[in-house]
Amino acid sequence: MNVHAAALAKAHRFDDRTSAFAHDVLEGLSQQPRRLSPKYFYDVAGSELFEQITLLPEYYPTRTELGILRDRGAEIANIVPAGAALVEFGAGSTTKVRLLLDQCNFGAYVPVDISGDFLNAQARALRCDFPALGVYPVTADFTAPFALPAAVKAMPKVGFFPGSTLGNFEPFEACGFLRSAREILGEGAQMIIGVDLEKDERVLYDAYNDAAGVTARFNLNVLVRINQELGGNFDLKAFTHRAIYNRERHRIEMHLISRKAQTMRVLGRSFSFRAGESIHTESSYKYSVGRFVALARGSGWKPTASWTDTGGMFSVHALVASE
Ligand code: AVI
Repeated sequence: MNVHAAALAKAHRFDDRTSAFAHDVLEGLSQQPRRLSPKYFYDVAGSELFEQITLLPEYYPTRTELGILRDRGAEIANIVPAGAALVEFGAGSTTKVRLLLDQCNFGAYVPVDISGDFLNAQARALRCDFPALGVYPVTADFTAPFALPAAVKAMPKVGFFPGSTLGNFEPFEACGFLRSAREILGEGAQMIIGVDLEKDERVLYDAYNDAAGVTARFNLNVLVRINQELGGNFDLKAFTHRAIYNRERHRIEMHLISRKAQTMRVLGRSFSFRAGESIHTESSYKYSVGRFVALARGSGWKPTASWTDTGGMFSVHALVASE
């Protein structure tokens, strides 16, 4: 944390999480081009907006991945060792994991997420619906090393990382995450991972510029959080949502664009924006099957199966930890 953020955190009696947010916001807004991490979209309001996004007609990834998991469930069940522990990195809606739990014979489920309250509520619901399953939530940042619960140590491990969340990592971060997951899950582990595919640019554009404006509200929610949690004075009407496809880098980029020249204040610091200046808030990388398979190979995993929908929109991959 920089000195300024540390002093302010002390003055404002921030908890550790808010201090990290304060630090990252001050640093990100000071960079050129300015940026904010997409991880800060997901407070309660942002998570609800994301759930709404997953139901939008333009946002194909969620329903397409669910279709693959449903249609290929028997094949996934064939690969997964009976009685294995399913370790999910990040825990949102349980719809996808329920599909796997219904179709495969898992002995335990370990959801890992930074938000302990949410995780425990999800765990309670799953224990009711799958009484024979051991459910062991772990409250941790899943991008950093964490220990698996003792109860699953002796079981074979299967990682689960759906939703193309991997696409929100820079390629070097994606490689780092895959390597760390391999360390955490250990020798002989497997991984089931959902990855969004490159496609017609119009389809991608529409998925991140929905007609109902939910994605715009999701994007602007990071400024709402800065105002609420860090005493910022961002005028939400003075920033506009922009999502574009960057073909060279195979990624959707989300930006917040300043509609006019303006100066905003956060935690006692001023940030002056030119009209049209951007804050880059998210990248969502799109892969070909071949480029993802190469990334996995270079990150300690051997790809064993890749499934896509008939339209070639989304992919689900099975990986096994390489020796
Ligand atoms: C969570 N993540 C995979 C979503 C995506 O598509 O990159 C987040 C999102 N951003 C805008 N719409 C959805």
